[in-house]
Amino acid sequence: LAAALAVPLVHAQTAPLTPDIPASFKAPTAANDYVKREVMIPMRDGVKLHTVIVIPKGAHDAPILLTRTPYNADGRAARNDSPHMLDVLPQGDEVFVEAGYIRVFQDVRGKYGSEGEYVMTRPLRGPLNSSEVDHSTDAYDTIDWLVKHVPESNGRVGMLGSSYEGFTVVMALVHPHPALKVAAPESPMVDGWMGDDWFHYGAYRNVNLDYLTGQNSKRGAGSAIPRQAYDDYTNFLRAGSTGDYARAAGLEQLPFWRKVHEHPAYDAYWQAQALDKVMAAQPLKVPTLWLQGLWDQEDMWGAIHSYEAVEPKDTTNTMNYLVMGPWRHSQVNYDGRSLGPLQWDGDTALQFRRDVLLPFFNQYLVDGAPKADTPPVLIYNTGENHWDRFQRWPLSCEQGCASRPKPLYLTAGGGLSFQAPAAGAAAYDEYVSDPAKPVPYLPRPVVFADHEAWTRWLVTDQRFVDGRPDVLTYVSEPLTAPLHIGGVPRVDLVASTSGSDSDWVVKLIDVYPDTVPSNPAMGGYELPIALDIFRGRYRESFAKPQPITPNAPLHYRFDLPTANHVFEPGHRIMVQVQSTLFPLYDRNPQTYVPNIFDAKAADYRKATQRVYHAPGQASLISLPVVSGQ
Ligand code: PG9
Repeated sequence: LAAALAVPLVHAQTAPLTPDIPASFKAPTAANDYVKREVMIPMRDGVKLHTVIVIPKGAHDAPILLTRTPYNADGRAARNDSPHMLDVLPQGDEVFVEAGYIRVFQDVRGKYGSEGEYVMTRPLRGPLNSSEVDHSTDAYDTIDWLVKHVPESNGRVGMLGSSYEGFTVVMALVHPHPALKVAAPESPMVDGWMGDDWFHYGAYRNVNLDYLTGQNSKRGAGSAIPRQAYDDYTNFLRAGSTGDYARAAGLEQLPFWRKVHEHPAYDAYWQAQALDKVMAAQPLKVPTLWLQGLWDQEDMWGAIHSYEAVEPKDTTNTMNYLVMGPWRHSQVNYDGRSLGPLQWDGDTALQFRRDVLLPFFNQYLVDGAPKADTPPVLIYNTGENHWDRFQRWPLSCEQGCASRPKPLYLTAGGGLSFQAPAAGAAAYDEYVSDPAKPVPYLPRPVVFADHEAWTRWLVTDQRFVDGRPDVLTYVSEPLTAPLHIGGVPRVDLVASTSGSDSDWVVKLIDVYPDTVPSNPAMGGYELPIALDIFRGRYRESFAKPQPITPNAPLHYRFDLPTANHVFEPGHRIMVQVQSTLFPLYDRNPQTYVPNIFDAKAADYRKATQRVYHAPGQASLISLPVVSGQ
């Protein structure tokens, strides 16, 4: 034993108390099939933006795919720890990795590794931005640097990204750098008041409050607002107004919340930021594929309205393209086989990325690539379950389309008819909307943090509210032939409220037959095809709200989201009308107050709502019928 103890320890150099966490640790990279560079790219004002560049090993003359993000460039380029570029980059990028692209993610100014100040969806230089920089100049300066400092590249850049990352793509299209050759804004945030993240037609989307603390309380990732109760229906109802809820959560410290609070109407602050209007004012210089989901629960407005705004100026038909898939928000970058209970014909998202997006980008970015067979409009037909390729969109509209919309009237007795109402039947239906018992948008408990529930809420079976005394339901006879709609269903509601303000929620629904043998769970399913909320005070002007005259039947006209849907034989069309969609949307107190964020408990009052269906006072949905009627 003594002899054995005398043998010196082989590794005696590392003393037992040597700290076990070294100052730095670098995983070996020799076996990687890619090279990752992290650089700080200088902008024209001297601020440097943190940028992650992932290059296939041995690449030369490779195109660059750029995304500018507020969601952590490091994390976006680190899906898995792996020596393989395919594993490291996001699922949506796989087709580009396989094609040998260089991938670049950049933190926008003020977030994560980038210098500078973060301004939520920083406005373009102009009335709201007197500085010398915006996302348009930051994209320009970044592209300029990349084509000069990445020797493996061929000097051509494409940009894509979804949602906020789609917003930064749109910004890059304003005075674009000449090396930006192609772009795909995916579900871009374009007009935060009309129908993207913050409001829909003036009704505020409470789900954003957690996003604000998550994004704006720190340069890195912040947290959601702590909850008193599991059910967010309870949490928001107890709080009072959304202003009260936000105050209790400390949001007054966040300048962006203060800006929202100070601008509840569509005033110059929102109007100047509406990027569809900005894009309409200039011809597109970069071929652009606008893209979104048909059930996009976050940015339903941006892509389709930008496409429509730009289309008149695309005189050569070579610049402006539209894609709408059967997807939730950002699903284009994930698996597209299903949405909730709806099963599609294969992985529609992969089909699009592989067969449409990649060839489109290759055409403009890869030397010698063939011209892609990109249809001007590619839209999924959600009733017949297949992609449709069209020359233009919409198919049915008031002017300039092959088909004209047809009025579908709400009728006495809860019916729907293409015949205008005749005299004699009841003039209206009524319900009491009670802000103390708002209609939920999902079956309770409602948990904002339940991401899966959030992503499928727009396809939720509406039987869970059909039959509530504060929801009016109108339904057609079963169809005997397919009815195809292609375009925007427009609501034309003649309605009164006993209050002095009111919200109107209208849903266009496809009711499945009582039994669906191939998929029993779909028997009788009430599938929303298009729905939205409209804040009544904006009936005459989005910029200048006005009290509603109590008990006067008034016209409320607003567009529902775009649809390309066939109502199949045996199905029925349904329309539901209600006045709350809670807690997703803040409650209208139903008493006019200058700013609903500041409504007091006493302002929230029950109101008797009437929906008219009399001659001269007919409520209807103008259906963009293509065929079948
Ligand atoms: N819909 C998210 C968002 C975009 C822009 C502003 C705020 C939120 C997103 O998914 O990025």
